[in-house]
Amino acid sequence: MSAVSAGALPLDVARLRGDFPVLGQRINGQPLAYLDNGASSQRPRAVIDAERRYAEEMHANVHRGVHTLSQRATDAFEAARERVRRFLNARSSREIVFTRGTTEAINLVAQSFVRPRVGPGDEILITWLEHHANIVPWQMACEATGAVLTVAPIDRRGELDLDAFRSLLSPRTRLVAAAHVSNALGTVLPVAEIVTAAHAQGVPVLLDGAQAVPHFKVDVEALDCDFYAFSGHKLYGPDGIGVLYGRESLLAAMPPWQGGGDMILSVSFAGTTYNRLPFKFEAGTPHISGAIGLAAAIDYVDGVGLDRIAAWERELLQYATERLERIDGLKIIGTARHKASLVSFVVDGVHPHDLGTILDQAGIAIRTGHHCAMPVMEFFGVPATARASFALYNTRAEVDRLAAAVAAARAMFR
Ligand code: C6P
Repeated sequence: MSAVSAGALPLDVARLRGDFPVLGQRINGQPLAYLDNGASSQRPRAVIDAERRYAEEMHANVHRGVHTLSQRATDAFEAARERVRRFLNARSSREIVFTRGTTEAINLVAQSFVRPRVGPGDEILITWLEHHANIVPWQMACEATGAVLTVAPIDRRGELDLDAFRSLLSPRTRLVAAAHVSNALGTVLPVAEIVTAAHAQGVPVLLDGAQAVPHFKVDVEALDCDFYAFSGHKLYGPDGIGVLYGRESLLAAMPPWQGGGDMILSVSFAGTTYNRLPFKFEAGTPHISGAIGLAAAIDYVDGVGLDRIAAWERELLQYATERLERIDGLKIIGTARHKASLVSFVVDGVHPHDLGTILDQAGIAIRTGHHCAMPVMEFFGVPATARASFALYNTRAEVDRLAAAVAAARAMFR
């Protein structure tokens, strides 16, 4: 056996790119440089094949049929749940609820955990860095109950003010909800400190891991968080599938939030009894092929190695930051000391949307806009930014193309 552990070996990015059929395309006559992974990352063939195999060999409804296909589908679906459990290091697969994505996972907690427990004057504490998916469900819950949304501030680097966060935790705080990684700036939040401070006051914590799980190892037991949400489509998996991890004791005490098939044990007009965990929270036919594809994506990511992915993306982020900083008139928005794999920026005289369109002409896909994080834009006094977000298959050459195209756009608008 080699003395060098697999974790220490660099990624063979050129080879890995071959796993992603979509990357071989030309867009507007140029090789595609896909730098919009924060919105959705691309799927490797292993994921596409897993979904296809499901359709060709086992498509049927789950938990319902005694026939062979239904049993195959059920086994594969439940195996996917177990795969997610191992990925997150949750204690039990009862703690893994399949949802449509991060948004639905957070809404589930807002409806089923928060709404029954809060009243006028109670508080939900979030941070200024949140995606709308981790703001609006709490605003809706507050509107319905008279609770108050409090927001921990950030500084000019885009880092959470941890002291202010701690001081905002009050005897009325009923839940803390925070991003693990900001989608608009890339800031990695100090989630261990957040959880410790909240738990010291008996307050449960939800972490929005949409932008975290594709980039580094997440262990919910080590984090000691109470809820953790993520989406398949940012993790090289299918869209329309996501996960809510919930601490079993909390999930067990929560009422279901949607009613229908599969979430019940018995139904009569005299009353209904609900199914055990996690099925109580999965009303109706789930996204079976999505769950199976998600498990394949997790297998893929774990096969490559999240430590190696993190190391490569760190290098790419540093390189991109250096290259972009050199461009006259370009300002990076979000300069936290601990950032994950993305860089947000504005360029003097060039609206981000124009920049996005010009880059698309050069075959480069980035995201422009407010990134569903309008409070972050407001804080930095910009209506929008351009955002390049990296995945394991991106290269330094793609960063060079990005920098060259941005510099050319700047020159064009001068
Ligand atoms: N951010 C982005 O381009 P859904 O849509 O449910 O899969 O994920 C919502 C969501 C929640 N939290 C964070 C931190 C996110 O980044 C996202 C999705 C995409 O940044 C689309 S707006």
